[in-house]
Amino acid sequence: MTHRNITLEAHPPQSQQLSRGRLVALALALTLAATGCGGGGGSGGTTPSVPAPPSPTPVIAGCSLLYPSASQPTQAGAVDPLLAAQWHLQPADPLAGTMGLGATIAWAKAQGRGVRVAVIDGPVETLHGDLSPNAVIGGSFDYRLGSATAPLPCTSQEAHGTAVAGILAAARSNGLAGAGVAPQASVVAYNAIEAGARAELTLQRIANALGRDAANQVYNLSWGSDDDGALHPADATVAAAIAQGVRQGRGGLGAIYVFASGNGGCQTVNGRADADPLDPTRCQYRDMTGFDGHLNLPGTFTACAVDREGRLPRWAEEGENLLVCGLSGDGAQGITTLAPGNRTRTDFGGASAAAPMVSGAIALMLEARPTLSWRDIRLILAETARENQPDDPSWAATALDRWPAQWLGGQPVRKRFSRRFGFGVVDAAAAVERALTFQPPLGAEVGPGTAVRTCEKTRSPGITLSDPGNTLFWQSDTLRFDGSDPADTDCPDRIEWVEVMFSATHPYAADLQIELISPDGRVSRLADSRVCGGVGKGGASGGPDRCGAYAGWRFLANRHLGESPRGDSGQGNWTLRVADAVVGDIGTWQSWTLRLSGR
Ligand SMILES: [Ca+2]
Ligand SMILES: [Ca+2]
Ligand SMILES: [Ca+2]
Repeated sequence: MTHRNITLEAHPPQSQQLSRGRLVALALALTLAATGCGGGGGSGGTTPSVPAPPSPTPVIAGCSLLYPSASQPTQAGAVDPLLAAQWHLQPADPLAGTMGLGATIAWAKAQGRGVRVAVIDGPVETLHGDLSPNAVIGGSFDYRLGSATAPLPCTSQEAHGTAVAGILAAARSNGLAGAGVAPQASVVAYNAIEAGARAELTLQRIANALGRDAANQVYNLSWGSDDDGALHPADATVAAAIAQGVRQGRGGLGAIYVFASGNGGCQTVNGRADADPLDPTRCQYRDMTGFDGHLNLPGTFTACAVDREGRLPRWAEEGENLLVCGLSGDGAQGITTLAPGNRTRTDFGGASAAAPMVSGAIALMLEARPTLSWRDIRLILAETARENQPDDPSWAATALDRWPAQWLGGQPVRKRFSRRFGFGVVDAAAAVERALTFQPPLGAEVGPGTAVRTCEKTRSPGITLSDPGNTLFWQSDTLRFDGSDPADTDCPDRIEWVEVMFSATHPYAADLQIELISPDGRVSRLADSRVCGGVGKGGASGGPDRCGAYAGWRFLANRHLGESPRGDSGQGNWTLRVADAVVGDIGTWQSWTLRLSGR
């Protein structure tokens, strides 16, 4: 059993060594100050957005931050002074080569009104002058105090949640700070993640927050398991809460769960990110999003991140469970958002910044079309996302061009997928536009309670996975979904997501590379070989379970959206191939299950 830590996915992700059994949930400002990354640092990266309030009162004994009892004065209709610095809200500019969400265009149609989003994070300053207009009175919960009150930061270092909530739903046109992607969405905050808390307590609080209020429509989850390349299973109670919300949330249309992808793309052997972040020789192991069990739950939307030029940040993780990207900062091109103490900042980053952009875009879509199911929202996001870095070799064709064309006025969508960028960067304006006109295909509507069509098969090949070195020695096994089996009648006509449950005994699971090949030849690279666990492979602290175990491990793949289980040929051969890429330590591929889900 690997340890289960929960980490806020800010950039840089952590400034201290990972250790077993200890929660790593660090405040962003602290790590920025410690590494000198992102400019500014400490209090230098923040500026007051309004004068200091009169007669402040302490919220928690011993806390350094004080809060006013009265709300801040604002000017209705006044320009937000930091809006111009919020490049992520602007439309993409192909000529300049810059990316953007196009939120400023989308606002003409929707601003998130009537949509309630929940931020499960560290403390959130819901009393901030630019958040309080959207904060639901009595809707939040403070786990530190155990009361239904605003979960306020205690120090200026507890900055992560306020930054995330500000990106999502800071108020617009009030003459304060900037604006959120969904500037009229209603916000509640749950500070389930507390630095230093036991992982078990954190997960218990997260599960509690997920089930707290059926009025929540969108959940933003800018945190994840340790980004150390090891397998981290989803917490069972968290997974159950999400599964229930997907089934029963929003009157059966499904609540929306947006996760940050992860910051483990280029980690160093000892987990330290402060040596020289730009030195590639420091990049000793690469975490992938497929190794974080929460991101493999059907029903989660995993948000990747790209920088202003659409490039992959050094810390970004790859994976087949990515859906669409938000934007994030890297040093000088950071994200401008809110900071505790009624301040603002210009240096937020990491995958934590990208997720609330996706959540905000979904809030805009839900105002435009409240009856969209969670599955239709996925489709629309995938279809309308903007391709970044089109020359990147990771882009490959999908089947989405054939499927939506049936009901989108005959306009084919030449949609590609990338294990780095999912279907591309969210285009809020295009997504809102499509939400307004979306027509599901006849006979494949998804309404309240519509069942997912699912079929699955299992094989137990019992193959020994040798590691001869020099070249990869692939071992393959195939499952057939050609319609000849009675079980095939439950298969969807069009796939929305694919799950692979993989079991192997192996003393060092990270040696394995795993790929799924669809009948149409599309390849999902589920796992790369890597170093894992925060120490080198030869490290003394490793045990046989250092990388976690492939015991029915679930991978989720979004690449196959729109494909038919039988494929174009009708033969329906789905092949899983596995190679042990590292000499030393071998194991046995015991079994695998393929589950195809869609409509
Ligand atoms: Ca504002
Ligand atoms: Ca990760
Ligand atoms: Ca090996």
